[in-house]
Amino acid sequence: MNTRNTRLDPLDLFDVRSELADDELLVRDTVARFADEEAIPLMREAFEQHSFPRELIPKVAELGLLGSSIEGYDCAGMNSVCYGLICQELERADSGLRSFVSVQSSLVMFPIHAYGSDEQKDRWLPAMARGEAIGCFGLTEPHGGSDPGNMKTHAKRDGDDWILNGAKMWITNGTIADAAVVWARTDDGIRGFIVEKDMPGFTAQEIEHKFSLRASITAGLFFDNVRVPAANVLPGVSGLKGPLSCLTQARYGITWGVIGAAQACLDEVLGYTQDRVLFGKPLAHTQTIQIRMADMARRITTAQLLSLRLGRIKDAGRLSPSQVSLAKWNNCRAAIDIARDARDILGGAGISAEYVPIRHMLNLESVITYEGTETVHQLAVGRELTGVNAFG
Ligand code: TGC
Ligand code: FAD
Repeated sequence: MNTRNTRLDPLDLFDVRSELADDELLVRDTVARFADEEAIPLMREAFEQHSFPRELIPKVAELGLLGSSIEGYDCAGMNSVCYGLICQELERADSGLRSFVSVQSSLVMFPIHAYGSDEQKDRWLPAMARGEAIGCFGLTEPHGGSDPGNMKTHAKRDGDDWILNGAKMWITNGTIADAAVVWARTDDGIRGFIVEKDMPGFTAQEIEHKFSLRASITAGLFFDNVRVPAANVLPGVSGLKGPLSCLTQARYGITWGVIGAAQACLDEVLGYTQDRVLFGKPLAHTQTIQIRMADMARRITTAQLLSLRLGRIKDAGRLSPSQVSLAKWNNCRAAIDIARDARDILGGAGISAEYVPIRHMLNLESVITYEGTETVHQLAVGRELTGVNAFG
């Protein structure tokens, strides 16, 4: 909503809103209202307290935001643009809330839906859509997350069961998850296992003292001879493409999410610089401050157009992972630069949690790192351009 009496909406200069279908607009506006009225008032304190506000889970579930792209199983069956708009509005509140929804939807419900057995889908998807069961996704290991092909966690057959050993690191939702989708090396290649929270030998330990994503739970997962029944193996996929295909879904959502964080930062400085009078005039009346805010709007506009185009390509079934890499790189870089510059424009006040930029800035340090670091995405685009794999 443009409340500044300017001709264009400063947070949507190219009127991306007008490109949205009626159902997409309804989703955007509904989630925006939820963010403004219910999430934003909680997230600052949650960040300060280093805790995830679990009371929001039933509310996001009731709005149909968990597994929103899945048809059936009590899920909303919305398109990819709707999923993106959900991420954008939730991350306008805090990256931790968007992370919760990304993991549940793209990294847990997506693989169960795409690769799970009928029994697995019936058991987990409706419960997860209702927020009654929580999931986490274990891919990263302590010795190096960028190269998951080098994972050490392994599973060996023992009769009808599998015996799982190893460790995963930096796992969102880890200590509150009822089910962990864990990727492990086997004699048949990398496979996905649904590890349930009460299985003997499985422990999750929260990672404390984070300065980023403080309103999100992050954990280490440890597997000590965990006996996993064959019924808990995802039958539909083997190889690294299993987890990487999940990451494509989540990374797509992140391209939208970070736009919300950047919009929140621009919104804050647009207001602040009108009221802050220095050297006899409001900051907003100076050329350098206007140039800096114009640059934020330029970057937000570019990110919005990229994500909308990406969403349309995805809904048309033509999405390539390297396109997602380019957008994840571009949009995360734009958002973190905007958050840092907004923090600076606020001067000393910028280090206070009373203003949103420092919280978003700190969160975006995680967002630019997880789901593939900036370097990983640059090299993925480089590989697309040259046909040469420069990761090694
Ligand atoms: P590479 O040879 O490229 O690929 C192996 C197989 O996978 C296929 N593939 C993909 N499939 C679907 N989507 C993608 N994005 C895919 N990328 C590759 C590929 O075609 C191949 O298939 P096949 O049939 O030929 O076997 O594998 P590589 O070992 O060279 O790795 C490439 C690289 C570096 C890009 C990959 O390892 C990578 O993406 N690394 C980064 C890891 C990462 O992003 N981890 C994220 C962990 S989860 C997380 O951070 C959650 S945070 C959640 C939150 O809180 O929001
Ligand atoms: P490393 O892989 O050790 O990378 C270190 C540095 O090396 C980076 O700067 C990287 O860009 C650089 N680098 C890597 N390869 C190259 C190369 N070829 N050339 C040049 N530079 C290179 N993981 C999950 O599986 N599930 C989750 O739910 C999850 N949630 C997370 C939540 C948070 C808050 C955070 C911070 C992380 C989470 N992660 C999760 C892990 C995340 O995906 C990893 O941190 C990320 O993939 C990077 O791995 P790493 O931390 O081991 O860094």
